[in-house]
Order: sequence, then C-alpha cells, then structure tokens
Amino acid sequence: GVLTCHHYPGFHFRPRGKWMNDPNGPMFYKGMYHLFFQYNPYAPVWGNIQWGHAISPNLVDWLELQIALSPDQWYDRKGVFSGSATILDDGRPAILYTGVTGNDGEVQNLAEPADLLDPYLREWTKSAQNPIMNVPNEVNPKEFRDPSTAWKGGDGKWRVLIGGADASVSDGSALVFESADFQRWQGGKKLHTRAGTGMWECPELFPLPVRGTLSGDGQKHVLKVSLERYRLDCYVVGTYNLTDHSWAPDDLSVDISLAALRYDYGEFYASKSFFDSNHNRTLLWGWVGELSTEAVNEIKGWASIQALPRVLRLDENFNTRLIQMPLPEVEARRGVSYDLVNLTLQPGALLPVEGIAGSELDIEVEFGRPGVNASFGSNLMGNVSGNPEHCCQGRQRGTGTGLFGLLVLADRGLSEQTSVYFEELSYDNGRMGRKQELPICLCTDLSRSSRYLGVRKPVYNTTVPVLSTENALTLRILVDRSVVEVFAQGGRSVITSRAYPQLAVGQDARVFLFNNGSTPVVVNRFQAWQMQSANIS
Ligand code: DQQ
Repeated sequence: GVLTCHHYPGFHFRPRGKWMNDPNGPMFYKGMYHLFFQYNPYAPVWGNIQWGHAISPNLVDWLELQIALSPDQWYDRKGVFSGSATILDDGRPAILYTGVTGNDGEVQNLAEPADLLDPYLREWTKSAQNPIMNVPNEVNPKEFRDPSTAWKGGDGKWRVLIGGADASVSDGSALVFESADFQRWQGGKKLHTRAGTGMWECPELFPLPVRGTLSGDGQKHVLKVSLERYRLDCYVVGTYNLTDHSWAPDDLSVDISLAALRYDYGEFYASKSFFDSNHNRTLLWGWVGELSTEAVNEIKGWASIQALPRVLRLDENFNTRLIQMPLPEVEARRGVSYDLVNLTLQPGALLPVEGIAGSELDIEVEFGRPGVNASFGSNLMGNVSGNPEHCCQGRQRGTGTGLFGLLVLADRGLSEQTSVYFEELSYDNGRMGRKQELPICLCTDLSRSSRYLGVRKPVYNTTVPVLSTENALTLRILVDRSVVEVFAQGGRSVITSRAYPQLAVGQDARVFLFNNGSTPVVVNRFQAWQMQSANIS
C-alpha cells in the first residue's frame, strides 16, 4: 500500500522540502524564535546537507525562510553539518557549524548575520577566517564535528564543545575549545571521554538550576551526547568546576554509555537544547526520524519531523535524572475536550472512549496504582537505568499485577492500534523465596499500529521510577497523525514513536482504555483534547 497525506504532522515542525534531520542553532533573538535544521530540499533522503531556517513567535507556528547556509566554500562543499548559535555579550548572535571538505575532513566554521537590522536574520556571512579550529592530533579528522552553544567563564573566555573520536572511531569524546574574541579558537582538550562508546555527535554542556538547595553554586551541568554507534541520545548530570573548567559526572555508574539515561526511549536523536531567555527556561529540540523504509519515503515525498520542544529541569526526587515536559504553548491548540473521572477498569477491560476521536489529540490520564506496596521504591528505585529486560513482553513473564493503559490511533475494529501502557511486574524470585517488585515499565507497542507494509513497528520500553509515596501513575500523550509522544509520571520517562495507520485516521482514530492485569485499576482522571493544527508555512 501507499502511505497517505494523513501522516503529515499538524503541530510538529517540518519544512516544506523533502528531508530534515538534526535541529541546529535554536535561539531566541529580538522577540523571535529561530530554528535551523539539517536540510535536503531535493530528495526525502539524507544528502546535499545545508541549513534550513524557520522562525516563530511562539514555538508552535512557524514561517520557513530561505536557506541560511549552503555548501558554497571549499571548507563546506560536501556538507554544512550541525552546529549551534550563541548570543554574544552585545546581543549579536553567532553560529558555529561543521563543514565537510572535498576530502571528507570535518572543520569548524563561524557565520554571522549579514544584516543585524533584518529582524528575521535571513542572510548569514561566513567568516573570512574559516576554518577556525585545528583538529587535535589524537582526534580523527573525519570524526570532528558539531559545535555546541558556547558559554563564558569567569575568566572572560568563551568555551565550546566539539564532538570527536579517535582514529579507530572507538573512543568518543567532547573536546573543549577556547576563545577570547569568538574569532580565534585554541585548545581541543577533552572535557570528557569514554572508551568503546564510538563517535560522540552533537555534544552539549548546559546548566540547570537546583531547586530547594542553597549548597554549591545552585546549579548542575548536564553533558549530553548523541552516540552514533547506537543512535541514541544520552545525558549525565554532573558538576562543573568553575576554577579549572573541568566537569565530572555525579554518578559514575550512569556515565555516558549504554547504561546512561536517555532523553527518549523511542525515535529521537541529535537533540539540542537552548536557553529561552523569553521565558527563563531550557528547551530541548530533537530529530524524530521515520519508521518507514526509504522506498516508502520516496513515494510519500518527505521524511522526518522535529519533536515538540520540551522544557527541561532537574528531577528533585531522583537527582541524576531530568524531567521533560512538552512545551506549554502547545496547550493553546487544544479544542474540543472530553473527560472522565473515577472509572474502574476490571481485569480484561477494553473500553472505547466514546466522547472523543481524532488523530491530533492531547491526552492526560491518571491511574490509581494497583497493589501499592510500601517496600516498593526504597531498594530498587535508586538504580533504575537503561532498558530493563523484563519490560513490555506481554503476559509471558511472571504474573502481571498491572498492565494497563491506552490505545490511540485505533480503528473501531482494532485492526490498527498503538498501545501505550504501564506494566507493573511482580515475579517469583525462586532462589530468594519471596516476591520482589521490579520498577514500573512504560511501553509503546507499535506492533499492530499499521496495516501498511514497509514500516517498522517496534515495541519501545523503559522504566519509570516511582516513589513509594506516589499512589498514582500519569501519562501525557500527544498524538499528531503519525507521531505519538508519551511523557510518563510528570515527564520522568519519555517515548516518542511514529505510527502510520491506514484506517485509524481522522474521526476514525479512536481511543480505548484497557486493563490486561489481574487486579482492577481505577482511572482517577482522563482528559483529552482535539488539537488544532499549527500554522506552518
Ligand atoms: N548529523 C549531521 C552531523 C551530525 C549528525 C550531518 C547527527 O553534523 O553528527 O547531517 O545526526
């Protein structure tokens, strides 16, 4: 079958051209948000990479502008790769980006607005000094890319991170370059490195305020890298030394690796944060790819979207973790709504929600926790990380005391359904002779999400740490035609996925509540809104 226009998102950014990947250079400048992105205007596949550009007053409605940076110099003729924007002391923005040379060398370049009086900053001038950094000896010159936003230290120097790997592309690192004037850069020392993690793409280091503490300098610094080898974005909360400008993870057991925490346990990569001075918050963008094959993308003519921006903050309860919540501005798109309270789902229940339908929805639901166990949380919650083996495998393992959630993008006959659910497992640990509780699992099961061929339908899983004092589990689900973004327990765990229904589109896209566990589950509150599409032109 052929995929249809039903899958084109309504309130997620994507350009009118064919292909997009990483978000680049997000910033707020003179009342306007800017988003640049890795862009191929000619084909719905990666290639011809340049910087597209769009602006927005509210991060929801977007106006796409002309190409900001195209491959027109010897140092970027094979690609204008990822980079970031920095607002300089006098308020001027500057862009640092990676160019790919004719022989695949990766070099760092500076670009500045051609006309500061143009509020849209449509034209950018590349510096006559480009390229502006030398690749360190121990770094592979073909694996040296993706400058971060720069930060200024107490010593008055700008510092920036570049991603790198060694000659065998085995050890990844984040390299620091320094500059007094943002024009000439020196250095290349490692801020952080890990053997065997492969190339570190799109590294960044950014502060987040610590609430409720008066200790230290009142902030933590988060290192984020995109692990090319595993195609996942992981982060580590750590401490930045203001004197020697070093940084170290707070908890070494969750240092950058497969054991580190991830922003998202679904389809989400090459993310980039920025400080939104308009609202005093840190926002995160991320590239969400397609789960369809290249052949299918050729037919439908476009590929990739940007995730809805997320607000980032530190988790006060689990101090190595971040909380992520969808951009509050998107709530202005909420239209017709429907709610339910105090609904008991008996074991085996599968209940169509009759009051609302659609393929653009915002849903909030709170479940009472079945079988709350006082010992739960205390001994296991501290070491939740990575992907648990026991999650989201259906009922085969152990006896489910909980397996409940929602179906979205489901047709009435349920031949298509995207299943989002919690799984609270308990299994008999024979050796210990007692029941042990596992952390709560969060699952997005796409295995029945589409009747079309040529799309991948994985089951995504992760865990959600839950305090023993919390007696409810919450989900926030944003459904946007082919996008399903799930934020569990107030943003402690996130899974973004893509689904391509054939039947479950428009008013035929229904919502169901279900309980496949062996004990009743109470839906304390269910609220859903139909979403109005954004203006993206
Ligand atoms: N995408 C860019 C690179 C970056 C990668 C090229 C990450 O700069 O390392 O399109 O997705």
